[in-house]
Amino acid sequence: EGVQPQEYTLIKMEVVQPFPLKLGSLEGKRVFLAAATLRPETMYGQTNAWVLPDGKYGAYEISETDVFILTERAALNLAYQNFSKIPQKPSCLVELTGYDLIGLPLRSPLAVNEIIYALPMLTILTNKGTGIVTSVPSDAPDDYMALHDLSAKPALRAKYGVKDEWVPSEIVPIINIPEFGDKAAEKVCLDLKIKSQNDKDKLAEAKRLTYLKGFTEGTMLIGEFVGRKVQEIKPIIKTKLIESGDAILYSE
Ligand code: A2H
Repeated sequence: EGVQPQEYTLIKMEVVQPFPLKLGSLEGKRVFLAAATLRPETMYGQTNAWVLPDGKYGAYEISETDVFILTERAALNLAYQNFSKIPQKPSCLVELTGYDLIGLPLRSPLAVNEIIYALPMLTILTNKGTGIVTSVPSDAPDDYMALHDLSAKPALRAKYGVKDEWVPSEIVPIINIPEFGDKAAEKVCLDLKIKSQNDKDKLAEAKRLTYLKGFTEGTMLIGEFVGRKVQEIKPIIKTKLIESGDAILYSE
């Protein structure tokens, strides 16, 4: 963890009923995978969520009505930030692993795709954010490559019990970057000849390239702010997501 606190937007990805057996005791509550993002303006392009198969998660009571699925570490931080039903103390209703979450159908704010699924990503860090990541393969190189791996490798899908119909077949273009086009992550991953989600060094370079250019030169291709600069509308979209109750701010 860095010296400066990092502020994330936590996106509330709602688990669609009926719940699987493992979440049965949560029936009647609103249950969300809470994904930490630095790019709330990209939420139109969500195609799936990412979880770490061997990661430890829990279903935590955040308020009278809402339950968030995330790591214990994030639940503790949230409790100190006044997001826990029991003040200052995480309240875990069910202990879970990433395996329990793979295949959950989700409804996520702003996403063009009405239902998206939780899928395995092997490079998720459990000491950052919530351990849940929302996937925007148009603009995030990590997401693009993790999706590429799942699509290209039947054995990987089989290993984690991923059904073909859970894997999105289309990337949703959401931002144009003059130098990189409408699917910047795909273009940069191809240009740098990145082979898989484990190609750490090249992915760091891809992230650096797309992140900076996306922010300074990107324009929106979709949604309420189509044609507007990413830089201008990012804080507006963030505020709207929070005011509508679809997201909260989280620092660590
Ligand atoms: B970002 P930073 Cl479109 N492990 O959201 C691995 N990655 C994680 C994570 C974890 N525990 N928690 C969050 N992240 C990802 C969108 C996005 C992101 C786009 C483009 C770039 C990008 C959609 N995925 O991040 O180390 C989340 O992915 C580029 C770095 O705190 C989060 O924002 O800088 C970002 O990493 C936070 O990483």
